[in-house]
Amino acid sequence: MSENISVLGLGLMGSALAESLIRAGHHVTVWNRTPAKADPLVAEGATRADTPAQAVSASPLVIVCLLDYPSVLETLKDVPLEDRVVANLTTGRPAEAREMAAWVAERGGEYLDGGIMAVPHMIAKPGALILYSGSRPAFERYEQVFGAMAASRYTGDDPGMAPLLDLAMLTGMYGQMAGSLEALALVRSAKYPLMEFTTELLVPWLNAMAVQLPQWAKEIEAGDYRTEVSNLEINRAGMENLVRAFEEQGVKLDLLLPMKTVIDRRVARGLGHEGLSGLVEEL
Ligand code: FVH
Repeated sequence: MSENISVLGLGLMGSALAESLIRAGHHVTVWNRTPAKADPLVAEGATRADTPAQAVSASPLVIVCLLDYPSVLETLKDVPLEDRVVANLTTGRPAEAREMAAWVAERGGEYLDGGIMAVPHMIAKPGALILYSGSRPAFERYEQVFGAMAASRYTGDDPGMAPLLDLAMLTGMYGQMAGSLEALALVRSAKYPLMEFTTELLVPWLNAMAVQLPQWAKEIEAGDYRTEVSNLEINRAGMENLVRAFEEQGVKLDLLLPMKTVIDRRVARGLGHEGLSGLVEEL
């Protein structure tokens, strides 16, 4: 079914979202602070709004994708939101999302927050995911529309949940990147071919290691960190070994040393028999 949808914010991501909605056959109204960014979308069939208020009045569903939450507040500050669903896909913090939900509700609107797990060129393609939280009725009303942009997943009525999960996913990604950069620096110091190392060794290894994460989830939820596989004492010795090897190769281990500190702390508490998942109690 074709819906009226307004998109506020036509940066790289907002433009990709608007384009996917136009291509799915919806009536899309677009607004951007710098008007020229709307031109390609208008050429594809979108309607241009001259002001945020004009854009919001054009559609019951308003998708917002701006730089940050202050820019969203600035954009919507004098705009009536009665009977509007505001789906704010701007990246932010859980506390900002909760404040924004209350702010929108005070103005008569329903609120959904969204965490985009994709880069612009992935929008409307397999692999793109958007996490939503906030008003369940609003999500259910527009679930099909959201499906044109990316796979969608509702994560609960706390508006802060989607941004929290978004940040959690990014945290996992940065951790993996930090370890991988250290690995690449070490391998480069020995002049081993980096392409061969990544494709044939590191990537399969990381994939094999990632399958243990659900087991960690089970242990953390149970608060039971006993292990027969690889306890903290073994990992402490492994980390010592890493530190020495990196020193000998002349490479800094700065991105990984905080993990060693936490392992040492837990072992010093007499918990060296536990598994790595127990480190969560130190955080
Ligand atoms: N691009 C990406 O890979 C990531 C993927 C994950 C999600 N993020 C988040 O999406 C939000 C928008 O990101 P973007 O890529 O579209 O960013 P830009 O291309 O830099 O566009 C920024 C838009 O925000 C407008 N804007 C900035 N400040 C204001 C303001 N004070 N009032 C009104 N609009 C404002 C800007 O307008 P203009 O500069 O064109 O006039 C753009 O429309 C973001 O939260 C990412 O973290 C993307």
